[in-house]
Amino acid sequence: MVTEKRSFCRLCGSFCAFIATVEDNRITAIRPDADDPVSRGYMCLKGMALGRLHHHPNRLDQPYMRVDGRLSEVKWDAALDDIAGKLRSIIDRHGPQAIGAYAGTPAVPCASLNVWRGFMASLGSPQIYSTVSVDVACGPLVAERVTGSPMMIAQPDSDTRMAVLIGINPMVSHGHNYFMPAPKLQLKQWADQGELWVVDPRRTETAELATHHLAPWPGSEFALLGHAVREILRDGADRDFIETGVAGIDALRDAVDRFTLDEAARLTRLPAEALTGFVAAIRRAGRIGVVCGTGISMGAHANATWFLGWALMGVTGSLDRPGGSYFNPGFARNYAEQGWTPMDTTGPGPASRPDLPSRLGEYPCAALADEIEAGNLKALFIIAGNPVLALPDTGRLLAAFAKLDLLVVVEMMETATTAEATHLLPGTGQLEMSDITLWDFLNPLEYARYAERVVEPVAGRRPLWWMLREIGRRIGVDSGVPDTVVHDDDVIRPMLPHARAGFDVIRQSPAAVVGGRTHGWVAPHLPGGRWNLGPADLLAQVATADMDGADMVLTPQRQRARVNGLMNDGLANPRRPERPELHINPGDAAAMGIAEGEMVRVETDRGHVDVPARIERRYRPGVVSLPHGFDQANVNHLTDARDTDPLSGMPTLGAFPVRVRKRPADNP
Ligand SMILES: Nc1nc2c(c(=O)[nH]1)N[C@H]1C(S)=C(S)[C@@H](COP(=O)(O)OP(=O)(O)OC[C@H]3O[C@@H](n4cnc5c(=O)[nH]c(N)nc54)[C@H](O)[C@@H]3O)O[C@H]1N2
Ligand SMILES: Nc1nc2c(c(=O)[nH]1)N[C@H]1C(S)=C(S)[C@@H](COP(=O)(O)OP(=O)(O)OC[C@H]3O[C@@H](n4cnc5c(=O)[nH]c(N)nc54)[C@H](O)[C@@H]3O)O[C@H]1N2
Ligand code: SF4
Ligand SMILES: [Mo]
Repeated sequence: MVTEKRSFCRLCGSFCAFIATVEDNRITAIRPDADDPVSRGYMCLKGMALGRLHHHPNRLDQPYMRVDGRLSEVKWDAALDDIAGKLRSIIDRHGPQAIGAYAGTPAVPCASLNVWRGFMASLGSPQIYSTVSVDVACGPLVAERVTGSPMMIAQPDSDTRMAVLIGINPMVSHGHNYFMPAPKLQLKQWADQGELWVVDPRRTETAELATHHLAPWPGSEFALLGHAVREILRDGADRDFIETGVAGIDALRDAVDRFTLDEAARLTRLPAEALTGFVAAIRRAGRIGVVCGTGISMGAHANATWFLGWALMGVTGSLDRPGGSYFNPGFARNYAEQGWTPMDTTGPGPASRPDLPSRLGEYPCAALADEIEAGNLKALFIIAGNPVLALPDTGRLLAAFAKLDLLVVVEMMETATTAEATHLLPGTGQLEMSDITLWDFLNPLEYARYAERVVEPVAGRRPLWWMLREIGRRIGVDSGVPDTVVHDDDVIRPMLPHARAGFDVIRQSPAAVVGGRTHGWVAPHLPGGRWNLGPADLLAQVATADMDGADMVLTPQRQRARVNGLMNDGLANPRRPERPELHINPGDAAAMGIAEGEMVRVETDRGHVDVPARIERRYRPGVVSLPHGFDQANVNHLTDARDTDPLSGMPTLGAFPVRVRKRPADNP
């Protein structure tokens, strides 16, 4: 029988709507939903490949367990009994705090995967890790300091007069933190009706649509923004907004005073005219929208730069105002009505890393290897994640994983991480899960959309809630999943206590339920009714941020047809698969005598990676890039889990110094 099912893609936060054709529980076609008011008939290559991903030969169908060093297929009961037995003995000897969980990116957009948090809460273990601490740890930190809530995200308004995109490439990524379905439509609108500035060491696909592109030295953007804040405070600031709506302005003024034109030019390595041109554009526009991406959040000065973006919107009176920036209160979260109690979610960090905090109730991923090495962590659940490729200092992490008594990986596919598992549990994939958009507040519209599962799970694949309930029952811990749960809907329904429409209304609606765009709702909820632009710890970082004078740095980038460690085999663009390559500027390559395709060695003090060179005019001189997520050439062999930010706990994964040379002869 042939049927059509509406659904939405959860490979990134844009949640593009599509219609799947299903024949006998097989997906035969996927086409974008032209009527959807949010994604407007747009889907990228990766979303279009969801059907092929679903039927991929590497999909896991049965549980596996390590027996005599080898992963062998077993029955569910055997795997669960063995896991439970080991958990019990770990709890008896070391307590529940020796059990941890790491959740990967898909555990965020897939609502029913969120049950792992309830399980960990019942267990009473603080060993909670997620990709937030290797992705955008600075974002919630800065939001919390400025607004009292870690969940506030400033987006350039859809009709902002000047959009400033720093280290973000929505034409490829569709956004970061703030997502952008159908990115070209929005980018062109900004460029056509105002100005679109892109700040990136790479002349990106987004930069090609921009009215202006700046390529400062990677990691120095705090100085570009600091200089602009300084100059706008002298001439061009929105005095009324500052007087009535902002706190801490004197402290901000003092902290940015160091960013004179000369100093900013020295730090950014930009000509003075580029800096004065940027300030002049801000004065012309009056109101602006600034957004940063992973190009900033992975870098050593992430907090300072992210914060100065907010500060620049603050001094221009652009925060939460039309023509400036927009804050989506969320259809599901409904922050405009719910508000928040001002919070500081920084807490004590893990024992083995006294230099690190916990944030948002989680330990930083940078501490994972330390916690295992110190014997504090004996068992780890990995939920829809690939830490072997995603976390810093792979060599050390692999050695630490080998010391665990139990490494339970809940996955869809075989990955570099499943190869390390003691137990491998086959999860349902997104087309086998019903879902709802809990994260619309990261999108440019306030809306809700439900998707019923497109196909029934086959073979031994099971939902995560079922696995956790089975394990909880066996070890006598309340998994947080009641026996009454028989369908994904039963776990999703209670996740919407504040939504602007009830679960059943959203579920029964054939299309997205759209709630519009609200401005001016944030200020009434701010502590004292004011945006705090003078948080002491962030300003201390602004006042002391400096550059180390490196002459070659490595920066991160996403690629069109892969998502992190997924789709490395060219699934989404078989004709031009993206391979691991070191992207290098032609001048740098020539100076080192490196030819296109030649093997080069990239080195840091942590390790090295050998990879073919790809000559790329898009990069500015001195900047190379090796995208993350490749098993064969894993950039995280170069990164250091000890090189962390003390406030956010984030390791430096971007704009770090590297040495590049031709690969030494195999037998020197
Ligand atoms: N050096 C460096 N390191 C980085 C980055 C970088 O730019 N540079 N980027 C960082 C960022 S931003 C991120 S988000 C992380 C990514 O870190 P991770 O999220 O750990 O990595 P992914 O490769 O996205 O792994 C997700 C896994 O979930 C599986 N999966 C997908 N859907 C489902 C599902 O429905 N159920 C189950 N059970 N499994 C599913 C996929 O098969 C995939 O293997 O990496 C970070 N690490
Ligand atoms: N196709 C695709 N889409 C994805 C993903 C994917 O893997 N593939 N991953 C998803 C995830 S998990 C995330 S977190 C988002 C990330 O979304 P984005 O942050 O938009 O990620 P990128 O597309 O890599 O864009 C980052 C840009 O920052 C630039 N950059 C790097 N270092 C610096 C620097 O030091 N300074 C400045 N100014 N710029 C710098 C890079 O050149 C790049 O153009 O994308 C999501 N969407
Ligand atoms: S932009 Fe691509 S990956 Fe992101 S939701 Fe849309 S189709 Fe999926
Ligand atoms: Mo990410």
